[in-house]
Amino acid sequence: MLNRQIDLISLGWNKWFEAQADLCASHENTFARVAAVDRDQFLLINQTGQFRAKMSGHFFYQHEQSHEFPCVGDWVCVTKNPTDDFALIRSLLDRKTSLRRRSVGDGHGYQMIAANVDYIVIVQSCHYDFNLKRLERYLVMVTEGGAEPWVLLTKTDLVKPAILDSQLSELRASGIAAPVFPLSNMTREGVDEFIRMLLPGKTYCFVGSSGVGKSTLINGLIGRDMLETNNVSGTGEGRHTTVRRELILLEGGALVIDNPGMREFGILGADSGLGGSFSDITSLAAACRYRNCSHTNEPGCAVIKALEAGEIGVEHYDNYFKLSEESAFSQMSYAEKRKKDRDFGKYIKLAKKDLKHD
Ligand SMILES: Nc1nc2c(ncn2[C@@H]2O[C@H](COP(=O)(O)OP(=O)(O)O)[C@@H](O)[C@H]2O)c(=O)[nH]1
Ligand SMILES: [Mg+2]
Ligand SMILES: [Zn+2]
Repeated sequence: MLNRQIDLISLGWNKWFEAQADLCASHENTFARVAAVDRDQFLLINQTGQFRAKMSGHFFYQHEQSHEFPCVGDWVCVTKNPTDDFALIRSLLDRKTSLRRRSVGDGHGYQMIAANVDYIVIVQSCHYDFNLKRLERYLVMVTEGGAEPWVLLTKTDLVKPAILDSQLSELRASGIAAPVFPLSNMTREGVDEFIRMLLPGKTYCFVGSSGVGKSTLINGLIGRDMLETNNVSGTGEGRHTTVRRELILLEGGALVIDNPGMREFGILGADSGLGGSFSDITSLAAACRYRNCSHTNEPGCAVIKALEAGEIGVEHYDNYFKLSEESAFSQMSYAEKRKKDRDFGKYIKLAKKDLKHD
């Protein structure tokens, strides 16, 4: 629990959300941020501290697709009655950014991983995990969701300096524009440089394969072992993984979200098939007029401009789309989403039968 004064701004509230304040016009409602989701229960946080909540019946029945329900990082409008066990979520504020994954067993539907994240820290270990193509897949996903990507290379203590150097120059040569932080959680080399970059009130979500040191790093940031780390040393005992995503407010004021392994993201198999480097496209995309530009027909699209100028090849451009479709983080038509989410809808209808709140 937090034992210091917090306000909504220190939890990431900004003008984007302020502009939606009408949603919460009724005086008995307040805003809160989703710190964790546990099936139909939510852990929320606002200036009054942490508290439990459920979706109001009205909200629940109005929505049926998985991504329409609140996820970690979301801002919601709640009715909080001090005598009730659970506050009631009335509405969900429009997301500023989103990190999404392909639905399990379905090539097109998507599910939310986290919302309103400012920076997505893509973590790879330089010891047997470094992979440029997989990194590029993450970069596509991050850029499409509107957050800023950072790259973290962990376990520098396990490789010779020359190996790390070659990985760093490979990164540079590929044109990846994101900041890169090499560090070791063991020797702590590079850790302070990384911590210094974290800004109060900004949200950082850590993604990457299981075992690369995300939880170890975040535990270091928290200053105590709050997250269970995954001991990969092969003795078979104590093999724990991050089971839920939780938004954690650090002493320094930054907000962090840990994540389980990359299987979660539907980007397994990144090494096969398409290949190629898309960092040129993802970095061009940063210059598009619209944040959620699909690079197909929007005015002010930097990717189309580069395509027309012959700076990127047509085949390369097509491959990029294949990749982004495959990673299922591309925009879909509403009808398509409805169709693909039908299975989830069926599941929700079943779940509704046994639900009895308000
Ligand atoms: N040598 C070395 N081991 C590390 C480093 N960071 C984490 N580890 C170890 O790697 C294993 C997996 O770490 P964990 O934080 O659970 O990875 P996560 O799955 O990404 O959260 C643990 O045994 C850690 O002690 C590092 O920088 N160097
Ligand atoms: Mg972990
Ligand atoms: Zn564009």
